[in-house]
Amino acid sequence: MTVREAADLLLKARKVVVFTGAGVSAESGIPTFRDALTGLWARFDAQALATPEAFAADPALVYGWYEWRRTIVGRARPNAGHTAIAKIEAAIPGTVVVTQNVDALHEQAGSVSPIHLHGSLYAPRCSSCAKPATPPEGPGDEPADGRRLTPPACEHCGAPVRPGVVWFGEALPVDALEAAVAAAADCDLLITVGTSGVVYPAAEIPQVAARFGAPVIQVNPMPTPLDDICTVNLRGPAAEVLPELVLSLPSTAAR
Ligand code: BJW
Ligand code: ZN
Repeated sequence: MTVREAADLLLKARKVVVFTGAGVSAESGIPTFRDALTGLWARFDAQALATPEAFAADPALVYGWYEWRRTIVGRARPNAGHTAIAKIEAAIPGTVVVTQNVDALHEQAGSVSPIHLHGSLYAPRCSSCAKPATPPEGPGDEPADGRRLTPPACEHCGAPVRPGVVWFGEALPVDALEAAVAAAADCDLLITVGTSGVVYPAAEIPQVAARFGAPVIQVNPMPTPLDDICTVNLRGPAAEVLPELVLSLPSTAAR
């Protein structure tokens, strides 16, 4: 299947959902979630660290992992894939970006108000009273191999501060999930980019679009469980495939 077929779908679309996962940030130098872990965490499975149980058992290990990731993300810049998505948004005003990523690279590329299904690295909160905590100053300055880091204490109740992300077994933010499902049910094209499609309920989003009759374009170098519901599977890196796809779009003024 070709970029040409995908471009034909994009040219006809008026309500587009772009659904992204870690792969869209891979070419910005941010490891995907299911990449092998390095440094201090080489012995751990990321899925085991992204749980409330892991944080309760060893807050310094998990907090240190997130600060290390915040440092990497803080040094990263949006790539041509993020930029192409912002161009789709500019050219087709009915576009909604839904991301599972906890970085802010869509915003930095110019996307307006992407929906963050799994939270953000920049919104820490108390692990007990849930009040927002003051984000650490600066972009992060963790060593390349990372380190254990005792989380700060909540200024209200003294409990450890935790990252403002959604861990396994936790509910997704209701407003974000509802807005994403509504956009998927109402769109006339969904583009899924750089996600393994194995984590629920996020992985339902492209499936909702397909069930409501919208074509689905997938951009991923590897096959995923979403392949079967996709109208077009473009096997390649987002930073190469998406810029080729947006070449087909007329200028914003022409639409
Ligand atoms: C490229 C590329 C390039 C590489 N270009 N592409 C139904 C069935 C089975 C299980 C469940 C179910 N419903 C719920 C569950 C349980 C669980 C779950 O899904 N488990 C499965 C893993 C089995 N889900 C949950 O627990 C969720 N909560 C929940 O259901 O709550 C219920 C509840 C209700 C009410 C009250 C209480 C509870 C929560 C899920 C939260 C997931 N959180 C994480 C961590 C976020 C914080 C952090 O970043 O640390 O989110 S896990 C992790 O996975 C992260 C990601 O957002 C998410 C998805 O990963 P993603 O983005 O797809 O990355 P990868 O690494 O998997 O894939 C990268 C892809 O990119 C690959 O395909 C590459 O090929 C590709 N790629 N280079 C394009 N250049
Ligand atoms: Zn507190």
